Amino acid sequence: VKKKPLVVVTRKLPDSIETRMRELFDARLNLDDTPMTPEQIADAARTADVLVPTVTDMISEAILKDPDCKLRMIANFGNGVDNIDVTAAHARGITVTNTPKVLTEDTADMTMALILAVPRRLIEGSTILTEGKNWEGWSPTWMLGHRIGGKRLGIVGMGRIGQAVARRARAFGLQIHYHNRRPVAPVIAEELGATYWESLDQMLARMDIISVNCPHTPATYHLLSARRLKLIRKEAYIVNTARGEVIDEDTLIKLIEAGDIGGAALDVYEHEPAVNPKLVRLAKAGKVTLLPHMGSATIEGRVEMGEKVIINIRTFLDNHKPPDRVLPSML
Ligand code: 8YV
Repeated sequence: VKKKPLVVVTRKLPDSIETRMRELFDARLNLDDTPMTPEQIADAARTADVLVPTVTDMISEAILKDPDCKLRMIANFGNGVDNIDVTAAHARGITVTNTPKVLTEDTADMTMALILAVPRRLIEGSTILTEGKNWEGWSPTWMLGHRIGGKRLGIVGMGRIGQAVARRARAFGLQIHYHNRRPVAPVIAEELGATYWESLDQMLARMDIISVNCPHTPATYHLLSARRLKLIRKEAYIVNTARGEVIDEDTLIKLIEAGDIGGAALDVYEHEPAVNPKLVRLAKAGKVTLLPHMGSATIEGRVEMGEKVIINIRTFLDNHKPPDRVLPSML
């Protein structure tokens, strides 16, 4: 009998996915979900054929350049691949895949929720009741927020998720603007009623709401730099469901504290899982809304991500091109 390939999975996955992986592979699962240490990941890379990491696992150049690294494939359980040194993997002939598309709509839903949350003071209102603060009853001038309809939304990164956000936001009456390396096809721009800004600077200076929906790559690290954040209008606010590293978080905090940016709704952080205590203070003051990286967190989505991982591994092991292969040139 042919030996089954050793597949090491770094975190606990949905039960149905783990069951299927056990049937198909010599699967080493992480049933109690304790994150693996960098040393444990390096060890796994020396024994496994396939590694299934998540956003919490750094697959660094050092791991991939180790002469004893045996990996043939890294099948990321996630869309973003900024946890993997894709160039180093490619140089070593290791195939990298991700799980695109299945989390687009869920992430766009959460982005839309965050777009609504700050101007309509959603969490602030909820906290008044849940923290036993005094509610004296309805008043015509109490807890007023700002209307969403008619506001200008600037989407940074008009890929699958950006477009799904645009579709939703349009239905809420927002005016859709976007910046991307290239404009989207005219037929899509027309469907979304979206205006292209070649200059990110110019777009940032004119928006009411800015939504970050681009991947984190060397080119997008601190794309919203201190200089660019200072271009943003005083009343505007920023939503980020992409990656914390795309925004210079320290500067964002300073600008919100100073009243130079209206606020932010964040699902991701520059030093995840650490959340800057200043952000927590701003949340208590009603200036920001914070979520713990839940953008794609649905049961349905996680199962579909797992199914994608399995298809990618199986096609690779059958010597076919996996559907979701990621090449350095794509980043
Ligand atoms: C996932 C994400 O939770 O897929 C991504 O890029 O950020 C999240 O939706 C995570 O990646 C799982 O690895």
